[in-house]
Amino acid sequence: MADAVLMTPREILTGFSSVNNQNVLINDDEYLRLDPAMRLFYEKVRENLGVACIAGHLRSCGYAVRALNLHGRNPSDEAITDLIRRERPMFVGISIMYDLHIVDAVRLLRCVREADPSVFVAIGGAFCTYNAKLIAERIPEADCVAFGEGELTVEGLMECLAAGRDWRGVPGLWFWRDGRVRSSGSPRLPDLAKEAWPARDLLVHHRGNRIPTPVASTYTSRGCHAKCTFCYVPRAPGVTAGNAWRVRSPVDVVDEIEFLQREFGTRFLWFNDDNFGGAFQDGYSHAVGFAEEILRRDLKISFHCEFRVDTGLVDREALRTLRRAGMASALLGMETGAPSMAKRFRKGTMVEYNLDAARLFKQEGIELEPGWIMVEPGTTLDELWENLKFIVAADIAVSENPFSFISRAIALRGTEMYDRIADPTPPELPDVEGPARAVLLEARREYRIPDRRVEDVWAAWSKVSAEVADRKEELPFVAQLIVDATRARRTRGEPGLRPLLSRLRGWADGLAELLVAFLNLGLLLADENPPRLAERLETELRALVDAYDRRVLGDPYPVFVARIRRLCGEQAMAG
Ligand code: B12
Ligand code: SF4
Repeated sequence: MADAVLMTPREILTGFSSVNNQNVLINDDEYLRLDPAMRLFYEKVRENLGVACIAGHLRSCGYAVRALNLHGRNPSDEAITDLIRRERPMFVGISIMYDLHIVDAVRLLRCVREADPSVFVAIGGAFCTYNAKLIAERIPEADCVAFGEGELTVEGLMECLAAGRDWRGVPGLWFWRDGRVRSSGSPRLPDLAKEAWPARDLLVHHRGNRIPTPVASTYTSRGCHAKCTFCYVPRAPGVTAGNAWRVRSPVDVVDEIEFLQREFGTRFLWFNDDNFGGAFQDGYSHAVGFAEEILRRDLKISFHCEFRVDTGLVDREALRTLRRAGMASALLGMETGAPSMAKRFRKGTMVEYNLDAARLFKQEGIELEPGWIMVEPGTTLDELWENLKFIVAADIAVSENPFSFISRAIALRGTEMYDRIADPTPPELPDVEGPARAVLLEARREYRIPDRRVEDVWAAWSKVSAEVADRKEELPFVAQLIVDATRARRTRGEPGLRPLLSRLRGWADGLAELLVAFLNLGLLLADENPPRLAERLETELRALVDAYDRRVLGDPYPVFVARIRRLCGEQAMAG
């Protein structure tokens, strides 16, 4: 039996554009049947660190907790109701990190209620931070919705529930009382210097199911001093000017890494800090201090983190120390190559810093993942040209997924960008119904860019580039088919299909070059503004991609893949 059950819902596409998600269509058993080479493809699934932090905190207070992450699992409604009936918890928490979790969160909530109408249910997570009131209004089946950092809120709730006291005074909640929703005010923030380590339920589950656990997530800091208009963090509840960026001690973080290596064989860490580099001297000392602690203990680890280009970390010495400590890649909040866009974002940095950062990363051999917003509510054609020029000048198109540069700012409720959209366009959400739909309709604002040519070029870019991105996702499967067929042929003494593999590799390697041509063509046409621009853009961009496929693969991509399927046999495909 557990005192608390915490759940991370499955991700379900809502109809909003979604490029950066973790949708995993197979379950753990199917995963285990995959060829090991293909498993890499699924290892992008990360723990839900928020839930892990709450589970760790509650356990340190003496409570028994079950934390369940439904990525890669597809339990039926009955399995969820059975779980609740078996565990008989006094508290159930459902986490919503972003929009993709909400549809399944509503299903889970209904299953929990079905199992036990009186169990206390709270919803929380990053998505709730500025949607808590809305969610409380639209999903009254939950007892409350928590906003902001949740450790002390949930601890307070557990204390009240255990003692049979009224919980409505616990800070950090929205709930119904006397016929309307009310709030108990901003949450209290945990002291990160004393906080328990995140619990590792997902890794324990994977280890138990013989799924390898080389990857884990943790954090070294929370918050950020900056005020970007598209971001949540500047208005985080409970945060004041004096505590905008809070840290864990480097020694504590490195102790945790040693533990993870001992228990789970961790080789790679995601640092989920908002801004790993903090600000100025404090940020420098914290990050470099952390790296030096890793080096002092001689740990072999690789990690990824995210920071601003104006942190002291964009400095040759700092980067060298971080790289030696294991920083394999970092997401830098560049956002744009157009100074006027950076100004509108209130980014507080300069495009020149972005250039310097790109150069330094290249020289130091660290993989750069640029945080990038190509289009936002005020973008002009000139600014798109500036973005393109920057991508070329900084030579940043060569990345894991070059077409991810084609991104549009999401105006999330709670951000300055959302507030500034005076005349939102109604979103289309054909596949979502009920309370999830009601929340999604208000959780972000869709907008139309004043210059129609920018809107047209965006529409064509995003449509055609989504097809390219889908093909890139499919690549490992096609490659695996070729490998399997080649091995089978070899046993029969027939020639292998390795040349096809080289063509596929060439296709992936050339995507950065294709991206630049793709952006150029779109902008030239938009500048020219011929009749029926939208249609022309789509047709010509498709023709460009088609010509690329023919040059590199010898055929249009769908024809190439169909040929491989034929050559390798449908049976291999099904396997
Ligand atoms: C890692 C990450 C991802 C990973 C997620 C993988 C994973 N499983 O971790 C990936 C890369 C997939 C991702 C994708 C996206 N992300 Co993201 N991501 C993050 C990031 C950097 C870290 C999350 C984290 O672990 N935080 C640390 C933990 C400790 O904090 P936490 O999760 O908020 O949890 C605390 C509270 O929320 C609360 N809590 C959490 N769960 C629960 C449950 C209960 C019951 C209660 C009571 C409380 C509670 O208590 C926790 C402890 O204090 C955050 C920024 C940040 N630093 O938080 C953005 C963030 C969550 N992402 C965000 C966004 C917008 C996205 C994308 C839409 C970006 C994009 N344009 O593609 C996509 C979403 C997919 C899509 N729709 O296409 C926003 C979410 C805002 C929102 N309103 O939805 C954030 C907050 C960034 C930001 N500053 O705007 N993201
Ligand atoms: S620097 Fe990053 S975390 Fe900080 S406010 Fe800007 S977008 Fe948010």
